[in-house]
Amino acid sequence: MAGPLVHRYEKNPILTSKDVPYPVETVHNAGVVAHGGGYVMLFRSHLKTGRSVIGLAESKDGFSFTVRPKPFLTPAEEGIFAEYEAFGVEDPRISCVDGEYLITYSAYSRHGVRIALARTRDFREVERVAVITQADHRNIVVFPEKFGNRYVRLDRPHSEIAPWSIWISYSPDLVHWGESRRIIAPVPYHWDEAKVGPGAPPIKTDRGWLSIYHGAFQTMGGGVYRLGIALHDLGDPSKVLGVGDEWILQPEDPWEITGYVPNVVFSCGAVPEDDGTVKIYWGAADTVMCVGTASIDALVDHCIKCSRRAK
Ligand code: BMA
Repeated sequence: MAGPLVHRYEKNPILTSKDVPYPVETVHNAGVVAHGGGYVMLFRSHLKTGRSVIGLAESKDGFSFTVRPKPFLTPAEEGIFAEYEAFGVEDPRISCVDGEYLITYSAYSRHGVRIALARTRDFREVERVAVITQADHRNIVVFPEKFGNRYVRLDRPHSEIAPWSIWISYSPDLVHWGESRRIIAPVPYHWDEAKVGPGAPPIKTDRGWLSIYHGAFQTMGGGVYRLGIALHDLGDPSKVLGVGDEWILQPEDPWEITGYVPNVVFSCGAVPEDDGTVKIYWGAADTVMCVGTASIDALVDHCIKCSRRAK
C-alpha cells in the first residue's frame, strides 16, 4: 500500500472525558452523522461502576465537538428494555434512513449482550423500537437505504463453534429480522483472524457500498484491534465485491496504544463529504475519540485492487 489511506487529524484526540460535563471515565466508540448542517456524535462512556452510558456531542465542522450537559441514552428503567439494558448501553451506530435516524447499540444484562434499536428525527426525542437480536450479537449497522422495501443490516453474532464473522439480515419493519447469512469471515493467520465485526454504517459510492469493519488479532500482549474495509454490491449487499487484504488503520498514536484497553482503534461511525472524502471516527484504547480523513475513491480501489483471496 503506498502511503497511509487514512490521514489522522493533527489535533487528535478530538474528545475525551475532560470534555464531558458529567462524571465519566472514557469517551469512545461513537456513531456520527451529518445533521442540521453540522455533525451529531453519540459516544459511549464508562462510568466509575464499569458500566456504560451514551452521550451526545455536536459540531459544526466534524472536528471540534461540544457535549450536551446530560447523557442521551442511559439504561431504560421500565419494560423489556430495562431488563436487557441493566448492565449498560454501548457502542452506538447511527444510520439515516428515509429522514429518520436509526440508532443501534449494545444492550448488556445478566442475559448477555443483545442489540437494541431506537429512533429519532431530531436527537431530542428518542423512541426505543425493539431489541432486535437474541443474546451474543454485537456491532449492528443498518444500511442507509432500503433494498426492495426492506431494511438491511450487517451484524456479528458470536459462538464457540464458528469464527466470529460478519452476517447480513433483512427486515420489513425494523423489528423482525431474517434470511441471515454469513458474508465475511476472518482469515487465518491474518490481522483479522480472531474476529471481524461491522464498524461504521456502509457508505454509498458509485462502485458499491463501502463498509469499514474492525478485525482483531491475539498477541502475547493481548488483542490488537484494527480497521479494514470491504465493498458490497450496490443492488445486492450480500455480494461482497472485495475485502481489502491490508488494514487501513492500526493503533499507533500514544492514546491508541495505551488506555482503558490498550492497542485498540474501533470505529462506529464515518461521514462521507461532498468533496469525495470521508471522515472516519474511532475510539482509541477504549478511552478517547479520534478522527481521520480518507479519499473514498482510494478506499474503494483498495477493496478491489488489494482484495484478499482466501475465505
Ligand atoms: C470489543 C467491544 C468494543 C471494544 C473492543 C476493544 O469486544 O467490547 O466495545 O472497543 O472490544 O476493547
